[in-house]
Amino acid sequence: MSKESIADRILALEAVRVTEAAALATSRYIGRGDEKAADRAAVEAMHDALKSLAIDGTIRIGEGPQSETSILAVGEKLGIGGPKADVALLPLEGHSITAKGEPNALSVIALAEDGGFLNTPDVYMDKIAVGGGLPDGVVDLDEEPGTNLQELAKAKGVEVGELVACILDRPRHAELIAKAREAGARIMLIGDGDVSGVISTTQPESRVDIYMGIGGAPQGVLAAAALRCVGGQMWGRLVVRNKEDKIKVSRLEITDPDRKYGVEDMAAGDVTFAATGVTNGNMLAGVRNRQGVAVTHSLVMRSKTRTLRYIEAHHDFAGLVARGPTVV
Ligand code: VTB
Repeated sequence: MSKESIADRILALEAVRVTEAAALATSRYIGRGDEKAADRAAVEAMHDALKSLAIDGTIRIGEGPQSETSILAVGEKLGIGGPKADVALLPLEGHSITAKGEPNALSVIALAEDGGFLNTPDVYMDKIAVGGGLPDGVVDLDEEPGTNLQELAKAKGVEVGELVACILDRPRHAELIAKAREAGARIMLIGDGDVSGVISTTQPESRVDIYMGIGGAPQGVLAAAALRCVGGQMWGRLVVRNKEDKIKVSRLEITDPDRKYGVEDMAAGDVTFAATGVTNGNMLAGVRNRQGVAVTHSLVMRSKTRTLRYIEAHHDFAGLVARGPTVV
């Protein structure tokens, strides 16, 4: 085996330590009603953990300008040296669900080769995603929700009434929700966390068949990175709502803001994706903290081998607090 592939494999496990560190740090704020404190804890812990990663890394998807801190910003260099890697991260995907103690908050990171991630501005993205094993193009971002649901039902050999569509619970989705219900599908509304919503389409146990709707564009890239590793189809298009969005898009030299991006357009080459559950979710259990032991549940996957590993880690929480939460 070449040195590069050994390094790759080690890096996959190192990536999990990074999301574990962020999830552990933010877990102290679950259900405490303070989104900002929860996010800050995740960002700081992830930043510290990333410093010791054996990469020559550059953040491509990071904390936006409205973030509380200036760390983990796009363009920041990270790591102690090693292979060149682009980094996409969401230290806490689901601030408000964490603050409210609701399900599906995650800490997420993805690594790609130089230039692997779509440089997306911090705007919205319209998304549609389905799991693996379906005919190419079974759903299309430009089709009506009813048509997509019918095509999906046909491909799965079920009635539309048996399909579950996951949609972010936002006023902007009133029409989408109405149309999907009218077509006969059941809707699973989520408060936040569309990365987990997209990934859940690939997991039969989640019972989610399709993800639809408008969420963050950075979340779209992270979700695409995950789909590169587990299969599934996804389409995304940036949503430019106003002058401010237009400026953000033009700054990144995106010449065609109407472009429909597929999974490979958003996350190309060899990709590694890792996530740790913060609150309990479809995909991963959240951090459990009892009698000085914190238990984390993570997954790590690589596009090269399509291996998906679930990792349960038992951390000496008292020791962690003493050492600082980043040395996991
Ligand atoms: C979604 C959701 C994220 O942003 O992408 C959402 O998945 C989109 O923004 O967890 P709005 O909240 O404005 O709808 C998050 O909530 C992260 O902030």
